Amino acid sequence: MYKINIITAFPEIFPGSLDVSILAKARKKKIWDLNIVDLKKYSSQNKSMDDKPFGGGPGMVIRADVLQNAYEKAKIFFEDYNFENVEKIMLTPDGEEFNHSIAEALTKKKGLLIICGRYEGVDERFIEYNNLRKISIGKYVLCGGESAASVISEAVLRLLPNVLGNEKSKLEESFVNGMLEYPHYTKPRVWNNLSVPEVLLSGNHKEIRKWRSEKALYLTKKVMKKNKKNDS
Ligand code: 6GU
Repeated sequence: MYKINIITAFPEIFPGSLDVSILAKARKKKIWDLNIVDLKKYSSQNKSMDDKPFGGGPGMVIRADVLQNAYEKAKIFFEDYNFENVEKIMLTPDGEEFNHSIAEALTKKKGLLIICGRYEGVDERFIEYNNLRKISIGKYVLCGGESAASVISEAVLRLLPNVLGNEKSKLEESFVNGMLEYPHYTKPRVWNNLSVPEVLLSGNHKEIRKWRSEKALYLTKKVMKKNKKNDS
């Protein structure tokens, strides 16, 4: 069973998208399981969760000792696993950028221990002490890592064996082979004066494959161009 454990100051955000549709079914089938550790429980009156940054500056920093107490508790969820085989992830905008190939690599692990950052950040010593892998989900800043934890978990879980109804769909979808997917159509054949491309109704599978790969290439180039423009 693939295990995901998430340390967060906002446990009410979960399971959210992770417990609907195919992921809910897969969890019932014991393909994977989720645990949430509430970071707030590891602070106390004389030791609040966060404090002012040394050296000054805006915002608050989550304390390493509070995080470590939560982390030690979170380890127990993996006690019947070799902890070496669990990826330990710190979610932060200054991490390496998450993508499809990282998602695929994470399916080879036994599970994920994910720590969600909040406020201005977390004490760097916590990350260093536990040798955490810093991951970001893109070039923008969120209020915290919780949405990123959902994104990463969802991307990884759907790639696990027997999660998707059709295992083949994993091989054809976007980002596999560095390409985006071709466009899809279904009934009705004409909708608001827009027809389904004729070739898809032809029954000529060779022509359909050709049309789809040409469309995929065209769309991939078009989006790459837009992304390049947005980055500059
Ligand atoms: Cl992982 N966290 C936050 N706070 N912002 C982000 C992010 C993570 N990835 C992109 N932006």
